[in-house]
Amino acid sequence: MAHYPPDSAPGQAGARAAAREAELPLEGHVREIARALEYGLEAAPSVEDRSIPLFSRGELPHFAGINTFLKVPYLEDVRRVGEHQVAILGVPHDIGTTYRSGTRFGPQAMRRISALFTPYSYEMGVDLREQVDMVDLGDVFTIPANIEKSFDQIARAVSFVKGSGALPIILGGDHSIGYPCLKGVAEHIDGNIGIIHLDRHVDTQEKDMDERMHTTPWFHATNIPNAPPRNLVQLGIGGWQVPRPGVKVARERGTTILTIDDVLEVGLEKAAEMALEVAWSGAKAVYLSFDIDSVDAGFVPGTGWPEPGGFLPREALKLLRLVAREGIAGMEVVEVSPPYDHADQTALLAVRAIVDVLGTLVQYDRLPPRR
Ligand SMILES: [Mn+2]
Repeated sequence: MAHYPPDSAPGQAGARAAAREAELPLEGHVREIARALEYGLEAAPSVEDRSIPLFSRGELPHFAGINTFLKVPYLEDVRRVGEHQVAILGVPHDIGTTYRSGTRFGPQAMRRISALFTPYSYEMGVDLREQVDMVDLGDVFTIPANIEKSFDQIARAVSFVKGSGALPIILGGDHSIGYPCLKGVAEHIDGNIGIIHLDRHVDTQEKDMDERMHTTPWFHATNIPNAPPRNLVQLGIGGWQVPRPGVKVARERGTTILTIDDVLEVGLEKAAEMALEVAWSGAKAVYLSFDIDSVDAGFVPGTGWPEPGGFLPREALKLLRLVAREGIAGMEVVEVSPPYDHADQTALLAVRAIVDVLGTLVQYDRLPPRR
């Protein structure tokens, strides 16, 4: 597999990216066209490009087809997930919300707008169709009237995927899923697991209105014996929506919090370095949790607790790419609430976060081996 650490020379990235494209394989694309022609039949005689089938199968047109994430194959038989490197799974769960709900539609919205993306990134010099064997498992069967039964379903599902050897990429869902998702991953780590968490909110209180809501995942996650709070680092915290009970817990447990101002003051590179140091200290793996509301509310209207003053989209994306360099044991993107979204822009950023992290894992050779 091609391995391209990004170059740091200023002003040269554009030229280098163009050169790298020539080195990328095209076999996956060729296979996709052959399959499309076989299953989707030959086009009408007037269509000059004979790689176009009669029925849309595969990437084109971007507005057509049955959407999985990035139009990767849908794996109906979950038992076979271990034959693949990366598994996308949706967690349509929003009964942990304490203000706006709607994140149960998050996975659908992310899959829908993911059809807009090509598998290729110019700057990264990565083509996910060529370089990653990825499937979409569809969604976990959550129990819409019972948060604890939903947690059991989510933890078991994520554990099954992680135990298979595939890398779980989780489309949330509100942030209460952070606890069961981490639990499912941590079971398969032979040692401690750290958590890198981008958010405006600490989410570390024990309960909220008598239940384990989306304000509570890291209290419960850091009670898991191999997920100690000293390996929890939270980036972008701040504003007027951080519930005080969670701050008390963070202080007592000694978690690491960098506010937006902290991150901007030291710079993204240094902030990422600090986060990696904390999360990986004595740990064997790191879990990545991206709450879309860590980004300024102006860019992500479709979320449960919009908060002004967060990251710019390009800052959040760069931070995610920087912290993913050392590899991840799993990733969740949470709090995308499509009923409040405009023109899919929140879901669009959520998808971009995932493909940027996947591209980074390709660049730094951090994916599970191909089966
Ligand atoms: Mn949040």
